[in-house]
Amino acid sequence: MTITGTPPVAHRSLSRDELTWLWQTITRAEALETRIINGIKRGEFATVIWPSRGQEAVSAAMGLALRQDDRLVTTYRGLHDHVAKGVPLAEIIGEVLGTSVGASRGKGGTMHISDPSHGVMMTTGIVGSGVPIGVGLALAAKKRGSDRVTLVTFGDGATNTGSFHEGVNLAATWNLPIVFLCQNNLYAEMTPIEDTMAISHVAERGLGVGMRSVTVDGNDPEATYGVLNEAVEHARSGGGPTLVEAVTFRFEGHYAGDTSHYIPSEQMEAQRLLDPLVTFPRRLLDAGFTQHEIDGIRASSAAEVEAAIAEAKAAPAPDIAEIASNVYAEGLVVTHD
Ligand SMILES: Cc1ncc(C[n+]2csc(CCOP(=O)(O)OP(=O)(O)O)c2C)c(N)n1
Ligand SMILES: [Mg+2]
Repeated sequence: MTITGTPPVAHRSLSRDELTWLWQTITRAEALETRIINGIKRGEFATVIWPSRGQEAVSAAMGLALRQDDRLVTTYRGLHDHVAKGVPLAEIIGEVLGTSVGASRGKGGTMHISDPSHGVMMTTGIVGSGVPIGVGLALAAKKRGSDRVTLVTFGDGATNTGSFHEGVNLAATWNLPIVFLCQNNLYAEMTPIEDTMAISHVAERGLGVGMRSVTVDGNDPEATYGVLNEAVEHARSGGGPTLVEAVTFRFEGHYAGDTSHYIPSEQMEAQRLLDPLVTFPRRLLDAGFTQHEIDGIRASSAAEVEAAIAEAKAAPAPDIAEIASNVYAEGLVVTHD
C-alpha cells in the first residue's frame, strides 16, 4: 500500500534462485532461533535472545535487496537480520553463547552483534537509537561519494521515540541514501500498538517530514522485496530516503521465556494463518517447486544451524587478555574535511 509520493512498485517475478534464497534465509533464521530457544529451555545454554519468529520474511526480503557492502543497523530482535545480511551462523551463535568464534570474538552478546565485513555496523538494545546512527552512516556515504546504501531497521515502538523523529527529519532534509525499515510486529514489549499511537499506519510518520513512505505486507517476502528493492535503488541513485513499514507479527514472547500471556488467543490464531513459514511454501509450490525440494531446503538449514552450534560450543571463551582489544579505535586519525 502506498501512503505517499512513492511511484508504484513494478513487481517483477523473482527467479527460481531468488525464491530459493528467500526460503533458505527464512528457514535458516527460524532454525537458528528455535534451536537456541530449545537449548535455553533444556539448560544447555545460559543466554538470552529476543525472538523474531514470524518476522523472517521481512529480513529475507531486506537481505535480497541489499548488497553485501550496504550497511545495516539493527536491534536486539535482529538475529534474523544478521542471518539475512550474511553473517556466518557460527559467528552469530558465538555471540549468543559468548565464545571466541563470535563476530565480536564473543564479547558483544546477542544485543551487540556487529560484522562490518557483511555491512552489519551495529546492533543496539536502546530503542530508537539506531536511527540517528544510520543517518550518520548515510551522511558519511554521501559526503564520501560512495554508492553504499544504509538500511536501519527497528520496531513500531521505536517510532514513538524522539531519536526516530529527529533522525528521519534530518535524512529527508539532507536527502540521504538511507532506507528506514520499521518491522511492525504490533507489540512493543507487552504493549499493543493501539495503546501507544493514534494512527493506522506507522508509515504516516514519514509524511510529516516530507519522506516517501510505504506500508507493505511483511509476511509476503516477494511484496516486501519489491518495495525494499525500489527504496534501496532510489537511495543509491541519489533520490533520497524512504520509510518502509512492513507489517508482521511476533509469535514468541518479547524475550525467550516470556509466555506472551498478554496476546489474545484469537489474535494469535488469526496471525498463525499468515505465518510466512506456512504461506510461503504454498507460494513455492505454485511457482513449481516440489514439496520434496521445499522440505529439503528446510532440512539443510537445520543441519547448517546444528553444525554452527557445534562449532560455537567447541570454541573457547574469549581470552581475558583480549578484554580491552577492539574496544577503542587504534591508530585513528581524525581529519576535518
Ligand atoms: C530507550 C529505551 N526505552 C525503553 C527500553 C525498554 N524496551 C526494550 S524493547 C522495548 C519495546 C520496543 O518495541 P518495538 O520498537 O516495537 O520493537 P520490538 O521489540 O517489537 O521489535 C522497550 C520499551 C529500551 N530498551 N530502550
Ligand atoms: Mg514491535
